[in-house]
Amino acid sequence: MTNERKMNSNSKQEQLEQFRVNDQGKKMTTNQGLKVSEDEFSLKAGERGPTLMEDFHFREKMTHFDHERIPERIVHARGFAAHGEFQVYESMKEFTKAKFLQDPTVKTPVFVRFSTVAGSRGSAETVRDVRGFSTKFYTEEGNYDLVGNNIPVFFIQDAIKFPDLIHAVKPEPHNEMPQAASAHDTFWDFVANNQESAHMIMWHLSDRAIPRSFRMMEGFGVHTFRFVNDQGKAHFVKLHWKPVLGVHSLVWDEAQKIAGKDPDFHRRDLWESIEMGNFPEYELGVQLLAEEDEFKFDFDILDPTKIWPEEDVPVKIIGKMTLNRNVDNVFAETEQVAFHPGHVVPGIDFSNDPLLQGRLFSYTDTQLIRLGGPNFHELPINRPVCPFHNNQRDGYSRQTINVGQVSYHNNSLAANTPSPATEAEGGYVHYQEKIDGRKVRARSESFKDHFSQATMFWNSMSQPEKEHIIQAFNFELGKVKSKLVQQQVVDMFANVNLELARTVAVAIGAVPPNAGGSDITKSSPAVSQENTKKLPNTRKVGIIIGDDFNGAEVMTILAALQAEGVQPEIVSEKLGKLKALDGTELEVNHTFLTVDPVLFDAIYAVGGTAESKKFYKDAAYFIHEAFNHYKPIGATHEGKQWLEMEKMTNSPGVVVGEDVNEFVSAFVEAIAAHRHWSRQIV
Ligand code: HDD
Repeated sequence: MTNERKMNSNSKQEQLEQFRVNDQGKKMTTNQGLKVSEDEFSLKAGERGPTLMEDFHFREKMTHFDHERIPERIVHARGFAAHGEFQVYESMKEFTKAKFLQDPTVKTPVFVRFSTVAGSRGSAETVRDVRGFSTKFYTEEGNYDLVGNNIPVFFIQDAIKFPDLIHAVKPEPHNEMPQAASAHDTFWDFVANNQESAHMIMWHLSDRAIPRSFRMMEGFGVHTFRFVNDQGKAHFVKLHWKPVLGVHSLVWDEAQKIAGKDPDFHRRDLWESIEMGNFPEYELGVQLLAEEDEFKFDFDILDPTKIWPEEDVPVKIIGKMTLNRNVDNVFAETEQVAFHPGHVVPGIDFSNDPLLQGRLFSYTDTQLIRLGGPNFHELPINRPVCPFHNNQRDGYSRQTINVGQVSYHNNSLAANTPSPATEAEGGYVHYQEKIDGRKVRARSESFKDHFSQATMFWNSMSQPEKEHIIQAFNFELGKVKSKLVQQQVVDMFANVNLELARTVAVAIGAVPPNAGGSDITKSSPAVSQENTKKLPNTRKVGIIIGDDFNGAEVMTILAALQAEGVQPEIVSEKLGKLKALDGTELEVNHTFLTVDPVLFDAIYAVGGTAESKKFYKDAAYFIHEAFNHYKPIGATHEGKQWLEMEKMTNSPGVVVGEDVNEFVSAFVEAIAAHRHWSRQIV
């Protein structure tokens, strides 16, 4: 097949092209290529008689349909993916010999799948959850998978506890409720009885767990890995994806409403952005640590419940990934892609993080059941773009026709080939870390501080972020039925912050803890979303407008917003064209019925002179919802009166304009700010 080729940025697409089939305009055939003459009626013994066994077309069609489903992923079942490319800014030769990190002129093809963890394949996308962020780099040395999340730490420290964690968070087994939610007894029972989860829970209850967009999330490799250079020298490394658009989130009320209004909100956002040419971009960052500095911290760098604060170990930005092509077929690509943290290339190696070590087993194992056998590497999306040769043979659905007599090593009949490569030839050599220990089932003492970084996270939050965390606790624990579990959780989080635990306890009717508290005062400003990049680009603004608007002015404003990268979408009473007083026409994109304010980043109220009571009522709903979700609201013309009637005109993030230029620049600034937390909610 295709794998004897030299890599370039199009290598993966060229390879996939051979598997793409376009059925449009073709005659229908069976899978054997036989032309089909009739596809609506099964073969019967008489028009009103029974269907005949002989009907091979019916049998083939029905059998294939009956077998269309494969098991969904045990976790991360709900996901969406896109193709793209990665380019390093400068050679990383000093730290790693990984070829795709050497040459700034080389573009490496990538495939990225984003996901939620707990929900089923059809669940809503804006639920409170960790998001998966998996990247497959198709390098000339083989596939490298960075299988990360949008949160830099994890719930547990040892992979042997992963089945317990997932059993606890998934819908409860006796009634299969709730779907795609952690707000239930078994999850919080797990948390209270596995206190290593404390730091992760703080992130999970923060705005990070309800991202605005896959395009506005960070990604983290979580574990400590190793970079190894061509001299054999190693550095510990943590990997980060930093979104060019900054890190932004929804608010919880909005997230829940979107789950009903548009359960596909995140995939639609990704899909549409790529279709429009607004390619999502992420910079790759590394935190590097010399091996001799391994023990210089007050936490263990192998512990996946800890971050390396960016203020202590700066993130060095080394390259950029651009997602520039949607998939052709979700099943063939997004569903069949198989990621594995053990897919590495020379120059990238593991650490002894016990969570990572267990993952190195689990991923191949799960593909065997999910993708039905050991040949999943042959599926088009999983094939490396470089050649692959070994003596592995046969198995269900083997595609490759391996020619020749020999399929073993060592041999003389094939000159002892395929032969292992030396390190100089690119053979993967595991880093020769010296290990000296007894076999024990135990956890290192150095993993036992579960609260200091949880407190550091809390200390790092802005006031609105803290309030969101408290509300999230109140929601999640408010849904828990067991008083025992509720009490254990508030008692546990007293170790993070006593005030936090007491506030939550009061809200959920538990006994406010007196003991606990933390003397940690350290904070890490880098983890607060308040300090992220704020840009207006690709923000969706709902334009509430009716007939008889001021054509020239409104068109100027819309064009000026677009010039700033903002995406206006016209919302009115009915579809079709609106007519301005000067005869200008404007195509309506959505009606009040087909869209909802939660689906926009901002609202611009224009109105029109001929609006009915019903129109005003609908517009008022849009304005109120946007206001209560702290979103920017702009108003000109008749829209200004609506805001005055609602007494919103002097609120933060509400921009009312007379002068077109002044209005646009103030509104764009308000949009870039994302949310206006100091607003008093009505
Ligand atoms: Fe995992 C899928 C990320 C811990 C076992 N995991 C999966 C995916 C992501 C992660 C992004 C979806 C891949 C895709 O899009 O197809 N997992 C993580 C991170 C972890 C983590 C960042 C901790 C740092 N995972 C983890 C542990 C285990 C697993 C400890 C088991 C020992 N994960 C799996 C799995 C999945 C998976 C069962 C389900 C589907 C798959 O692998 O391909 O093997």
